[in-house]
Amino acid sequence: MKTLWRNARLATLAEPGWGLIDRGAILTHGAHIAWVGAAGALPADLAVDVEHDLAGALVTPGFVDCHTHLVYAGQRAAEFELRLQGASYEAIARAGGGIRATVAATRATGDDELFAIAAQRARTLMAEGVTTIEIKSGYGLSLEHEARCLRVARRLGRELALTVQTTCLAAHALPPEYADRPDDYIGAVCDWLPRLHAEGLVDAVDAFCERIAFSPAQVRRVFDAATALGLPVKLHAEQLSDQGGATLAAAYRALSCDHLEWLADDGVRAMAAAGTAAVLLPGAFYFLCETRLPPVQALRDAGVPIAIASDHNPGSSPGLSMLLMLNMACTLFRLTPEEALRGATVHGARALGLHDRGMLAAGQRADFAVWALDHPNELAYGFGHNPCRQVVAGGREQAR
Ligand code: DI6
Ligand code: FE
Repeated sequence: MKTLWRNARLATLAEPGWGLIDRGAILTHGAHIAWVGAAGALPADLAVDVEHDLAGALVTPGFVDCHTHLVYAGQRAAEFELRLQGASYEAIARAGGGIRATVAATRATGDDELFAIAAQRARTLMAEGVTTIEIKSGYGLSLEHEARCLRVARRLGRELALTVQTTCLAAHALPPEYADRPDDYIGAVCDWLPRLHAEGLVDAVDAFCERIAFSPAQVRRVFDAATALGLPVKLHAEQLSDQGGATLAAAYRALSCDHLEWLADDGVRAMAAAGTAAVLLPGAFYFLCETRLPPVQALRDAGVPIAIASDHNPGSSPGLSMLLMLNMACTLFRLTPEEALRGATVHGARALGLHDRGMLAAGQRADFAVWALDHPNELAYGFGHNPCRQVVAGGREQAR
C-alpha cells in the first residue's frame, strides 16, 4: 500500500543539521519510506492509496530508545528514600538490595503479568514517539528466568507496534545461588548463551563492568562466548568508576559502550577506532545525583557517535520519557538540541547496529512521529507534557 503524508514540516536528519523541509511530504510503501522531499517536487502523476494531511505539523524520525531494562517486577522507592538519606547506590547493592531485590520480585512474577507490566511501560514510551526499543534481560539471573524475561521482550515486539531488539544481560549482578562464586556464575552465563541464542532470544550481549558487578576479565569471558556465536556485544562501562571497560569492549568491536561518566581518553580513542557508539544516560546520572560528567567534548572531537537513551530501570532511572532525556542531555550533559535528537534517532539506531532507521530518507523504515510543534529544537526544550500527536511505525499508525 502506498500512503502519502503531506503538508508536514520535516526534520529528516538525513544530512548534517536538522535537514528541515518546510512544506514536505513522505511517501510510504508498506513498511518503508519510498520518497521524502518538498511537496512541490512530488511527481505530478503520483498514484497513492491513502493520503493524510498533517496540517503543517512537525515530523521527525521515530525515537530509538537503545538502552532499557523494561522487563521486571516491583519497584524500589524505599531504596530511593535511603539514598536521599545518604546511602550510596553501591552500598545498597553490596547489602543485597539494588538489582538483587528486583531479581527476587521478577522471579516471583508470572509471564503474563510480567508482560502486562512491561507492555504498560512500553506504551508510555511509544506515546512520546518511540518506535524502536532495546530491552535487556538481567533481572532473572538464571537460565530459566533470563529466558522468561527475553521471551516477554520478544512478545512485546510481536504484539505492540514497536521494534524490539533484545540484549542478554545475564552478567548484570551475582545471583544469591552463586554468592562469592562470581567466576562460576560467569561460566554458567557462558553456557546459557548458546541455548538462549538457539531459541532466537538474543540480538546482542551486554555486561555490567563495575566494582559491584563484574571485572574486565569476567566480561572478556562473556564477550568471547558471544563472539563465538556471532553475537554483537555492548557494555555498561565506566558508570561508577574507570574499569577500562570501554577499551575492552572496543577490542570486541562493541556496538556501544553505555553510561561512560568515568571514561578516560584512551577509552575514547579505542571507541572511535572501533566505530563503537557512546550511549549517554542522563536519567541515571540525574537520579543517582551523580556529579562527574561524561567526556562529551572528547567524544565529539574523536567523532564517536553519541546516542541517548532512557536506561529505564527501577534502581537508577525509573523514568519513561525520551523527551525528558532529550532535555536532560542538553541541561546536564550540554548536548545541543540537535545532538540530542540525533542521539535519540540516528545514533540510537547505530548503537543497536541498525542502519535502516533513525532518519527520514528513501529506503528507511517508515517510523516517524508527528508533533504539535513548529521547530525540532522544541523537542529538547519542553518537559512534563507530551506534544506527540501521532506515531507511525513500519508505515502503520500506532493506536493511541
Ligand atoms: N547500570 C544501571 O544503571 C542499571 N543497571 C546497570 O548495570 C541499574 C539497574 C538497577 O539498579 O536495577
Ligand atoms: Fe542500564
